[in-house]
Amino acid sequence: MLEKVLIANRGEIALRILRACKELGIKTVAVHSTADRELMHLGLADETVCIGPAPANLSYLNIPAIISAAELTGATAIHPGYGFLAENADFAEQVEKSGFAFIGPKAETIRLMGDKVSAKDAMKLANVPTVPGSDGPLPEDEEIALRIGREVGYPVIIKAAGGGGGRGMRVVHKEEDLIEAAKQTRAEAAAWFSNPMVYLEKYLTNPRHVEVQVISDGQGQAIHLGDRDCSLQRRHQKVLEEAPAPFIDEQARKDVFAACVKACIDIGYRGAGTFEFLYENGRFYFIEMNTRVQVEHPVSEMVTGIDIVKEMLSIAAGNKLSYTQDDVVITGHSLECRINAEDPKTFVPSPGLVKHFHAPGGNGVRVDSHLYSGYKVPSNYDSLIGKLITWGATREEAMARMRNALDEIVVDGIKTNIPLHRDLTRDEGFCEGGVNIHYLEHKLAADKH
Ligand code: MV4
Repeated sequence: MLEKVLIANRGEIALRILRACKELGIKTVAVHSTADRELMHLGLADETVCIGPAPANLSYLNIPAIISAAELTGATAIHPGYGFLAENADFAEQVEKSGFAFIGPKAETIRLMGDKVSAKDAMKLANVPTVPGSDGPLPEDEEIALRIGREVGYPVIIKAAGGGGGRGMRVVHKEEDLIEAAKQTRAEAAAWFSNPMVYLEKYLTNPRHVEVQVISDGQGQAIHLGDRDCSLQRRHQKVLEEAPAPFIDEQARKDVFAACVKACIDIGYRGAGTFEFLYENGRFYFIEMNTRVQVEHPVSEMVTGIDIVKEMLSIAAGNKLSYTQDDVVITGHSLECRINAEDPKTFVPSPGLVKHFHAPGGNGVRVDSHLYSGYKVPSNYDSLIGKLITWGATREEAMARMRNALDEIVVDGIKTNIPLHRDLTRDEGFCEGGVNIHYLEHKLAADKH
């Protein structure tokens, strides 16, 4: 097993990774900024290193500072968590060149998936179903671009190859608007991602966001841990996730799982990963692959009993997968509410002192949070302060337990989105299940009137 892991992250995920390391008898190094001296996991780590001031570019995104901290403490591996440097191929490369294990895929895999055009190409080759479109970059030649648009059929969406997660995309409803939209998206892409390449896809009007969790050892073995539905989102920020995704066609699901596993083996994928799909009219369409542990990984853990972070650590140590596909049985249902320090109506961040925190409990209730009474939420980072996760034998049981947990939880001193979750878990449409990616924003707009 790994000897000593440096956790290159903060907040709840740093605590999550630390707990997995401790379970496995791995020593831990927690790095932090000057704004994060009071983070809960620092007190539980074997060693701590301050890597810079509050702004993330000077600390959690500071590659030399993190690698220096690993050298100074004799760490043997680095876990990037999510966000920050987790999908930065240059970081992964420098970590490995410096002699540390990067707990994630090879740098070249991160690079392949970071370019959404090459990611889609790789998936098509592996027979993963993709959204119909330009099959590669959208050419600058206007005649050819217009022909592709006509063949695909309107509406279409133009996306930046260097984008992802909703940044740098434009929907085009009619042919007259295509050329101008392509120009604008190219200009944005050049400015934001230093890469003007764009591609075109058929725009799906009412899809759900369904993703598939995989783990692969990079030595020829890969498994899937089922799917998650992440359709409840606002401005490309997920709000509430669940596993499994409700009302999915069983044959389409079987086929997509097999395709994801085969793709992992084909590309020699190493570590935990997520295939993101749009799901519409009983079909899956690949859009992106995430090469990191995701915020919502606990719902997959709850329905499979597999500890995804422990498996990531084991794979990085060079071990083969500890499970075969036959070991993976989806049991029951799990929900996750993301708890944010923000105004529940305006969504404006609400950092500050948590005067009192009371965690909920009971059968099937899990709290992944670094909060404690007296903790001050800094204003420098994203507003996620915890995740409330429930499991139940049925979706209804998981939902009832979530309503209870949301009734019990107390976060005093700052504003949180807990009231929004109390409302959502009683929303008729959501309780029925299978809502699409526009549902939450439509509901929020309707509630305003
Ligand atoms: C799409 C789409 C419809 N059709 N692609 C947004 C985030 C990025 N990962 C991809 N996104 C979308 N791509 C096609 N061809 C609609 C979205 C989209 C979306 C996707 C998942 C979850 C929420 C979303 C909200 C708005 C748009």
